[in-house]
Amino acid sequence: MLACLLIGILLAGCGSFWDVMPQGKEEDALSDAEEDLIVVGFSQLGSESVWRTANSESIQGTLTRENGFFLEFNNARQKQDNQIKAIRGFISQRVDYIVFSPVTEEGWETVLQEAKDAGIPVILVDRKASVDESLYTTWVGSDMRKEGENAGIWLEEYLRQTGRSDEEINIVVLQGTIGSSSQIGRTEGFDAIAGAHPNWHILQQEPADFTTAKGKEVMEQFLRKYPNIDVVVSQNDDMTFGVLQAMDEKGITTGVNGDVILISFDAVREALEMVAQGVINVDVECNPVQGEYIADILYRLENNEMVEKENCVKEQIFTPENVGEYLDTRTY
Ligand code: GYE
Repeated sequence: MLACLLIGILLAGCGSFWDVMPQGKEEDALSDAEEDLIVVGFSQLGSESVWRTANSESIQGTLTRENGFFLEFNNARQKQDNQIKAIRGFISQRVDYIVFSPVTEEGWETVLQEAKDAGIPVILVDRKASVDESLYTTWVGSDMRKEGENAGIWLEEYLRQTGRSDEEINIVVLQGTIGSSSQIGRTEGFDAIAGAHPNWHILQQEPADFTTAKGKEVMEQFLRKYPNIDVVVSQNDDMTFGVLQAMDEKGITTGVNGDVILISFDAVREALEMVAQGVINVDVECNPVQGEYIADILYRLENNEMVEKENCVKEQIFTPENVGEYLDTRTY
């Protein structure tokens, strides 16, 4: 394996594996202990959100030398081209496994075929790639459609409890990166429930890139355009923070005793605190702690054990009623 790695590095014109090796220690680097490491190239799609940071930390904190891995981590800064470049780099370095979180679903056939031709297994994490199943070994992540449905089901129930089931309900939606699995799944899931309610009106769905800055900007546009919003659905917590800033500036309140019902996704600590305060009505969890799932899959593959094609992480929904007991243990 190391011989291949070295050839790969030469072909790649000395890749970044070399950059992390201490000067003059090449011989040491090839010591027996190193030979056993599982070499993983990981292309993270970016660092747009608190969720993403937690996801990167989970993977970096698990695929460690102590656990038997040599991890090469690349941040693609939201650009598919950067991810493709990183994956090609991993292929020429002949890593043992490629792990990556595809920024959007389309456009991966060519590079994944190249990985397959090179005999390198590919593990998708978090988001999916819309390719033939033979082009990747397995996927670990969240059921995003289910998350969207859960948001809709929660709203049905909340309107029932507050005696508003028959009212006309005006909804605006801030979407994540268009074409990403999380945007597609959460949109489809929520729309499926909304479609069953002729009195729910989705006034507009607008992309806000999963970031706070864009979330604020899009919410400001919504507030200028629509005087009577009943519900805001924000497809991640970072955008929700932006929504709250925009609302605050206009003196509009949200949540349990507020003017507008606010639904969020991810359930990072800062947002859960807002759920506890009743400012966010519900936060549909998306679990970023995926490092251990990936390590487990890699160990199994090393042992030639079977792995499922799809591996969903566990998650739930948080409301002011149940959030208290989770706050203390939330690490991100
Ligand atoms: O919800 C959002 C992030 O794909 C599940 O991406 C992920 C989403 C997550 O930036 O915060």
